[in-house]
Amino acid sequence: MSFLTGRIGVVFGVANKRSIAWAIAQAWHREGATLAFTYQGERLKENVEELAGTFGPETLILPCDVTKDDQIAAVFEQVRAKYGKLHLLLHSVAFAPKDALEGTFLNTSREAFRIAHDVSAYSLVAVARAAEPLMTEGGSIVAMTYYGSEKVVPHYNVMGVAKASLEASTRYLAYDLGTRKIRVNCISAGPVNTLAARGIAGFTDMLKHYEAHAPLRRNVLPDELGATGVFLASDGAAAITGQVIYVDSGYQIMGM
Ligand code: NAD
Ligand code: 0WE
Repeated sequence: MSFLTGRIGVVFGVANKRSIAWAIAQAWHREGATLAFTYQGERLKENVEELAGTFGPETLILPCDVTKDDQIAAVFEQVRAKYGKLHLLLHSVAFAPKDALEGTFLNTSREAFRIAHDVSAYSLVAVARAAEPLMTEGGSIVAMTYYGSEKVVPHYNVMGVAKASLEASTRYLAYDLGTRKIRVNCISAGPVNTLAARGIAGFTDMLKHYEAHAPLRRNVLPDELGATGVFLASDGAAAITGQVIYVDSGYQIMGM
């Protein structure tokens, strides 16, 4: 029943107990994986230590701002020193300056566009490249995306464009890393009430909209994202790479 026994993973994107990264990390841990965690900055250090600290002494907890190449290098150097290898990587990181998610896409500044793409898309390329030398037994890289990459979701704006880049990057990485038996996939999640979603004007209405219109007539639960994370990490998904898997109560199939 343990799908990930003996696997080593690194998790980017836990901010608090509501984080999608935490839901997937718990599911990976439950299936027997040994995990390292990174946190964005000192502000989040305590949160992540409190959550991941419960996983025992084999758990590494390291700082990493994904826009900093030296911090990424330090994470993978410490992962190498402690475990010697790596099988799993979760990328659950996104950011755009708040004003870019409030006005029109037309008014996106050069700087907001750059930041959104650096944090939310380029970072996947950077961490995948750093992970590759450690994934000597093959591996599974999972990134979080959202439907605003393919259809216009009002106010998602530059984040939608950055998610389109993340999804395309997933396909090119899947091609480059396929010969090393490293798979790269995205989970496209329906809306979940996390720190990144809170404060978004109209988020509660968006949850209601999914309840009214998604085939399953309900919202996605964090545990369900965890279960899909386990599947993509496991040998059950051994021939799946470069894909976007929708975990959205079926919302993505609808035309109206
Ligand atoms: P969250 O706020 O819990 O997680 C976002 C994480 O990104 C945080 O841990 C934050 O520290 C990290 N981050 C931001 N800038 C960073 C940087 N420069 N360096 C390192 N880390 C940085 O929110 P979440 O909803 O769990 O978001 C996780 C992922 O899920 C994101 O990619 C998001 O786009 C995606 N997603 C969220 C939803 C949703 O409705 N919540 C839906 C689909 C996809
Ligand atoms: O990817 C996301 C949100 C990511 C995000 C959130 C914030 C809020 C705080 C990126 N950058 C920031 N910057 C901040 O300053 N989601 C999928 C959740 C989300 O965000 C939306 C959504 C949905 C869904 C924004 C507008 C419309 C829909």
